[in-house]
Amino acid sequence: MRRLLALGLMLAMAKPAFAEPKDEQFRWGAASAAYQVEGATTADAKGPSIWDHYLDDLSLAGPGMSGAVAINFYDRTQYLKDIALMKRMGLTSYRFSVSWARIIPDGVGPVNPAAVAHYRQFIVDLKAAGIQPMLTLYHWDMPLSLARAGGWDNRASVDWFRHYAEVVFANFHDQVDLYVLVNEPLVERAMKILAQKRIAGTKAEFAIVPPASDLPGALRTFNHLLLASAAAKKSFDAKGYTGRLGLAVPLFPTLTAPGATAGDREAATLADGVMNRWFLDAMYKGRYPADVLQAARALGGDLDIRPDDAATIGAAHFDYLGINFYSPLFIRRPAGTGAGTGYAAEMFVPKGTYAAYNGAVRPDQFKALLDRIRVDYGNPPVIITENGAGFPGDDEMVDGAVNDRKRCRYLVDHIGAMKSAMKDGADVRGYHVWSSHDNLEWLFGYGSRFGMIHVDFDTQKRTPKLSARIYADIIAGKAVTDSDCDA
Ligand code: GCO
Repeated sequence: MRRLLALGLMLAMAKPAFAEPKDEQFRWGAASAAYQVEGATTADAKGPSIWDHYLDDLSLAGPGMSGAVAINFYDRTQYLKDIALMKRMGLTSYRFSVSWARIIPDGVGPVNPAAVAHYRQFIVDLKAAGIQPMLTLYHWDMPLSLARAGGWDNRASVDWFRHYAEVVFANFHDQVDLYVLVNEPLVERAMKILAQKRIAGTKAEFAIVPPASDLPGALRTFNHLLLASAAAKKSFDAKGYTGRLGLAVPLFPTLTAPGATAGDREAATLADGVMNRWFLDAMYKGRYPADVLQAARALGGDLDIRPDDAATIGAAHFDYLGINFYSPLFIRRPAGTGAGTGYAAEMFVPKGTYAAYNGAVRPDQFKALLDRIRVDYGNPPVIITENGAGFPGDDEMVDGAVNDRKRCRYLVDHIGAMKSAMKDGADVRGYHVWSSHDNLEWLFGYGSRFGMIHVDFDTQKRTPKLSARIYADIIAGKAVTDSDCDA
């Protein structure tokens, strides 16, 4: 009898990925991140994060551009109104992040009960509106004390994060069953490099593709972030909690422009390896791509990748793949680096390309990406954890209304591409627009808007845009086409 019991326990522990049946309710949602929406950067004994330091202490986004207020989302009176707006849109899911520096102010020490209480109340309020939580543990706002101890460059970060994740699971496992462990290691690194250049006073472009000078350092941090996620998942499973865990990975199909050279094509292949295959191969094949390892090792530096690291990550068996998709990236070799001279890659937007803030608008590449995940990575359950766009001039308020036609068309076309991929068998379980509201765009301040709900950053007044109405129609199952965006 005892052996049977043990067997039963073992089977229960070997959690099936995504236990829910495939026909579970598709999640129609929106996404945000604590630092970009909350404000209240010192409320309830919150500790400082690296982003408070970047914007409040160092003004790296420009004078007055800080997260001190953002869109006031930490204020319950405010967020209850926002939840009501999201309910009216018909959202069934809301992806938000909790602030590590609120929950554990110094990163590894005592837990802050006021922060836990705040987020527990938020989740109660969200669910009362019929909206399910999708909780992101880490969306870049590392406690400043840990950032100063080396941050993700330091392999100790794996333990710091595991401890933090255990605190989050212990305090929210009864309310939340869908978690995003970490958000976008690749883009976080790009932001950190840009911040460092601004601190040094050097002009620099925002480079999502790591330059050769930063490739070893970038891969070192990506490995630590993936190991940290695997350690958190292992702890969650060991505790026997019920829920699904994944990461939000920014996936960028890499393209070359007409007239590309062999060197450009080589750069695009390696850039795909660094940005996409590095994460996907580790999570779904338990190994890092050999071409990227070879290129990085040729550059020197200490990758701090131990023989079992990739296998450890693959053995985590994350329950779903979170995909943040905005656009493909056109890649070329930087000037002065000839083919065959090792890794060198830069992104660019070819002249005449129709582009949003985050790059070329190519819904066909969204479909191709979802097909690739289905075919090359075993068709794992996927949740679109972010998809959205902002365009200069698309968010003008005219007579009290915002007709963001370009965003509207972007969403209609990308949701159409997703549905086409699903028809071909992609196992997509949910879709989250970035973002519900206009918010603080990191080092770019409040200038580039991504929301379906307009925010007047001076008065905090909210105004649902055309895209909010069209998204509500799509969720309600209405047939929607681009022409519905020609309000
Ligand atoms: C991310 C991003 C978001 C951005 C969004 C628009 O996590 O994907 O950094 O926080 O605000 O992608 O650029």
